[in-house]
Amino acid sequence: MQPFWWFKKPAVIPPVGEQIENGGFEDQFDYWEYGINAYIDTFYKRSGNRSLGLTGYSEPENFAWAKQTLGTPVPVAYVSTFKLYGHADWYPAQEKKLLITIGYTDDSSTEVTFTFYETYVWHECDLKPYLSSGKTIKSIRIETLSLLDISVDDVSLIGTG
Ligand SMILES: [Ca+2]
Repeated sequence: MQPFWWFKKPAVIPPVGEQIENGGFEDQFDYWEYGINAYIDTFYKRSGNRSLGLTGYSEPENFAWAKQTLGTPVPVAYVSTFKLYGHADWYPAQEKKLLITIGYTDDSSTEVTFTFYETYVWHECDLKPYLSSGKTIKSIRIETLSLLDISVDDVSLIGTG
């Protein structure tokens, strides 16, 4: 038997301020899970002294990734800002692609791919337009689909409060 309050919907507490921990990677991999070929980049950084480096490889099983599960899931309706910045090295005739997977509490997800045509600049990748309304965000996963290294910095999810 579940207690009587089992069927009550928990009240949503509007998130206030930044919901991503260590989004600038200044504390290295704190709060992030990561796979093979992910590293902390101290050469290219948009802010501070560090960024996330994702080594490019040709084999999908070697594609580098990092993932953060939010301490408290954030309903899409309460998202003010959700973005990150990506940076790619110069190399001719190679696509530089970043795959972002936004995970929701119902285990569905939204995938967004960003292609960087300009190199040596930080591209703003705005995730907010791609969010599924009515869902609640629980995680973000960042993966390179590139043969080349991509750096990521300043991952930010700000609640409306
Ligand atoms: Ca940084």
